[in-house]
Amino acid sequence: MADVRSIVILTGAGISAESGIDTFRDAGGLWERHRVEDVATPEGFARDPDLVLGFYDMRREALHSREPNAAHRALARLDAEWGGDLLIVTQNVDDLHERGGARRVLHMHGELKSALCTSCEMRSPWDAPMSNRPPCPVCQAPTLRPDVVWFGEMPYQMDRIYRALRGADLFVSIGTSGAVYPAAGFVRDARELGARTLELNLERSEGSHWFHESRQGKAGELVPAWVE
Ligand code: BV8
Repeated sequence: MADVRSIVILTGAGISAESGIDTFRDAGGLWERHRVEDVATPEGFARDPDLVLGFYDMRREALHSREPNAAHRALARLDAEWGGDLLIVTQNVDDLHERGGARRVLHMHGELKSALCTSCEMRSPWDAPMSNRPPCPVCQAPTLRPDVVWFGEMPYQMDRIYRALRGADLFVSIGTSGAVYPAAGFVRDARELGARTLELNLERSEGSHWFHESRQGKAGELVPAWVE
């Protein structure tokens, strides 16, 4: 990466698959067992808050027995050792990038370990169930929801992401199906802005044809090899 000064990395559920966290669209994935409309939209939450709070309680609880894998650790080494600009934009709501040691991480779809209060709209670090309607740490109202971005909601920090894409020499996409926007469009933005683009994914994705190079394989093998 001699001539590279600024890297943007986009990660998706595939980077956490080898840590035992379900992806969404693979066989047996989350969307096979739950209708997106029921558990990942504001309408679904309004219709049946207990179902949605229980869905995210189950995923938050599962995090306690999952560990970062070699891919997370390789990105953390890159973050620590490489002196250029780096931003890891993750679509994931797990905390495995941080627990693997990465620092320059941006959760564009929010985080399981954060709570959003629908009364005071404040966000708080959170690592407990919500199905029992606990009081908001700020306003004490029993109106917490998962601090995740549902379909139809605006992803977080889009300005910061596009600023990073404008300056990137290299855009690397790891473990994402390229099915969800605006994340799925970043490769085109980066390419049009002059970045080289690389995809590391178990199989070809919906956006593979937009990448200069696309490598298929497990993130736990491809990412350390690429970082080294
Ligand atoms: C927005 C919540 C605008 C948290 C998620 C029509 C109607 C309505 C909306 C739309 C529409 N058309 C487009 C849209 C926009 C919509 C969208 O893109 N829909 C799609 C389905 C067409 N997007 C939105 O609504 C977004 N917001 O557009 O707002 C706006 C404008 C103004 C004002 C207000 C709003 C919000 C999108 C965020 C939705 N929330 N999750 C949670 O529960 O986690 S999305 C969900 O899917 C995940 O968060 C994840 O981020 C996302 C993408 O999934 P992936 O990470 O790619 O995972 P997936 O399972 O799909 O793929 C895994 C990949 O890994 C596979 O390719 C597999 O091969 C690979 N893999 C597996 N194992 C490994 C591996 N790779 C390597 N190694 C392995 N071991």
